Amino acid sequence: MPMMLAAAIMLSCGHTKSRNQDAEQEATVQAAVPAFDADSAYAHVKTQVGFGPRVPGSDGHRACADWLIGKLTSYGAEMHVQRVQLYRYDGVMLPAVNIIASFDPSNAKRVMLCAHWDTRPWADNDDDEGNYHTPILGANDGASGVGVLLEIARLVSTQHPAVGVDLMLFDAEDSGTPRFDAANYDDNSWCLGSRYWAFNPHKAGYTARYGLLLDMVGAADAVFFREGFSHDYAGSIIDKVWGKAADLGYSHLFVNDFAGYINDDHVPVNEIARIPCIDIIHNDPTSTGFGTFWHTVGDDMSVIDKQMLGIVGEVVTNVIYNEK
Ligand code: AHN
Ligand code: ZN
Repeated sequence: MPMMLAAAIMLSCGHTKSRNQDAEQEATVQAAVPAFDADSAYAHVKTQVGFGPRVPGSDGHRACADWLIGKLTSYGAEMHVQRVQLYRYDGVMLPAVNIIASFDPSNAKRVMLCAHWDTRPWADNDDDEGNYHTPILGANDGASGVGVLLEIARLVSTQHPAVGVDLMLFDAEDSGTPRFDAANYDDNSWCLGSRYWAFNPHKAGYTARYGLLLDMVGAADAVFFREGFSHDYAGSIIDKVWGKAADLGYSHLFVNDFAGYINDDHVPVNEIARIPCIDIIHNDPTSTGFGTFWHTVGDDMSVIDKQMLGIVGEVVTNVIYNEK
């Protein structure tokens, strides 16, 4: 009897050990990736749009900043809020707020996730000239990228990836020279918040492995091509993200073709902060570019497709949780 008992214990020990080995092996092959909740991302887009246009200096802008800071604080992030006066192409002062949320801040391995949270003061691409001076709601152009990133922030706060994550919500991206004032066009009138951050990082000597910028990621007809600056400065990061998208079955949306150069928040990140950063941006060079609703009063909740938010969120989440 005692011999049998000993054998049974040895057997059970052996069994347990082999199960642990299996688990270890699995972990090296496939990281545990939490499920991205598209309902949650959609709700975050809707909340932002509910504040009205988030033009720097407006009531909607103030209310949305407070909400974003509160939300990210509630997720336990280390917050860095940059409040700064930036100047529009026509001299108007913009009280800008860059909102930076750091998760696992002492981790030396870092990834930046970026989006702009402000909206455009003008619907200067509208069919109706009477709407040119109407501020846009920016459901897609602004809120969509932020909505996806807020859901990722929630995931990161509950299940830690191997890398630290910095959410960078840049302000004053979209106050660039309007079409109706083309004589005063200035390339540097866009991306004022990210440009400020690139010259004045939230921590001295800050760096990251790479950055992903999400811009206009919520429309049903979104497609993502290889953007020029991203290709030149961070081609291997496009390969990584587009490769993961293909693994997940989205190669029809993450198209492996080149699509021209877009002056967006990733440009100062690459050229001034010198961190490789790609732009995941809806831009279909074969048809409607940034979408028919782009910089029109039509950029409202009707444009937003929950499923597209879910796809982009799933791809980015998979990239982050597969970092070692
Ligand atoms: C230009 O069209 C110059 N830049 C596109 C960047 C942008 C505007 N993203 C959103 N709105
Ligand atoms: Zn815009």
